[in-house]
Amino acid sequence: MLRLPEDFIFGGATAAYQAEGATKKGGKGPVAWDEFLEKQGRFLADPASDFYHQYPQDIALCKKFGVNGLRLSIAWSRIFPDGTGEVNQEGVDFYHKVFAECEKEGVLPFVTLHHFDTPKRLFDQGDFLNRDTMDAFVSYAQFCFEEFTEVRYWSTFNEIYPVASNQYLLGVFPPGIRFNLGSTIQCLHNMMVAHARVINIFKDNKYPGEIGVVHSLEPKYPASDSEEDKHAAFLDDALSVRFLLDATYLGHYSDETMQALKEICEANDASYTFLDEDFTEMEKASHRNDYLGINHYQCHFVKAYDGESQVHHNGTGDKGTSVYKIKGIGERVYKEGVPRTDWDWIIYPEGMYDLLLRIQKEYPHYNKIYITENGMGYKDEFEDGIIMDKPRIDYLRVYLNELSKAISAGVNVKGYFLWSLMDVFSWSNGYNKRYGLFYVDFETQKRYPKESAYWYKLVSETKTII
Ligand code: BGP
Repeated sequence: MLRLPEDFIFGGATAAYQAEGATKKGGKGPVAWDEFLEKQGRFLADPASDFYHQYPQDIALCKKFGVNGLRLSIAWSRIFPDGTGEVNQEGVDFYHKVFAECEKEGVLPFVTLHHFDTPKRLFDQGDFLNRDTMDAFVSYAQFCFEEFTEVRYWSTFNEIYPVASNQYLLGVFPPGIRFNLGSTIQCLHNMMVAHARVINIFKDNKYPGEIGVVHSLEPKYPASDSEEDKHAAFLDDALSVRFLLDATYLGHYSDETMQALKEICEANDASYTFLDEDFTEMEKASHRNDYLGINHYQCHFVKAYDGESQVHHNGTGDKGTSVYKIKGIGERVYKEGVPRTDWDWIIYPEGMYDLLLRIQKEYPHYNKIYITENGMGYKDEFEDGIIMDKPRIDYLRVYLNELSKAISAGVNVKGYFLWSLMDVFSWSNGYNKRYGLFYVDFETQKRYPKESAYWYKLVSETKTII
């Protein structure tokens, strides 16, 4: 059986909008999701897991089950309801109380400043396509560094690629725009610049603690050995993985990334603007990231595709319904013999190993890594208070094994945060896609430990992947 280091963090991950509920309480300002979900009419982010009121019980559960790190995010619009300007003291107090509870239970908080929830006013003005939002984000971040001095681990953004692609390429996040590659690239770049500006402020002001960014990194493999498929995988990977790593650790885009952008933009008649001053900030920040957070659930097999863009998002758990074909990039396909979840997420743990070794090789000054999300969405069955989630345990085991192998191969990974601590609301899937160690009855808000919670506790206590 493989092991993990003695000082390893066995964490659980959450996000404000997916866990807190109370979207209109405590002086919180609106976010674009509120209206988007209401119009869609499938599900809402209330009550979610009511973390706003239940946090003492959730943090106590962390302690009880060997979860010694809690990843959570601050809802920007609880602090600045309008995005800028007046501070909502009730929101500030709420997070102080959460951090105090973490301290009391010996659980280390890892705090993300932005997890898909830009305040509505700024969102409606173009979100990160508008440079005013970048300025507002920098001010909000600085406010948090000054205010929440009890926090030692900060992340600027959660998942810049899914923000850009879900908002402007796939249309599953507000504002629901599809196939706009220009906006996708612009959003990626602007958020990376905002990240760099925040890193530089954090370091210039010598705020205590550590800071990094959380990227969703899903590497692409060619579906076959053909040159065409290899090229399609290269393009898809360049846009969704290499772009972010280049921006984070080089402070500019490598020739490979620029070549891919050129091809993708030509095929889609798309354009973007990168300013010289952006690269000054990015280069300055590129050696100042204390860590990289990686969210990794799956990878993709890609084959060449030369038709018009077509996508179908499987947000219902009807296996086999996903369609992902993007003009000028490629088509993501399933591979014989490679399992996938009901939501068509490919289970390929070797992908995590490959990714970690690639970062070590290509960006050697990455410093250290935390796996900030990994887990399995599953239709958990609740029977007499018992939830036997064996497929989830199997999933976690194979991924943790690959992680352990990567550590043995010299990659500096210091912790792992399982998504999710308890069942939470899922952005484009609602409430039947459960990830938690703790089952949540969303009506009563009662928590029930799943089989996986007992398994994780044992792994955390013994540092052995059983
Ligand atoms: C990541 C997000 C999380 C969470 C998770 C699972 O992309 O950071 O917020 O939602 O994925 O995704 P989903 O809920 O779509 O299954």
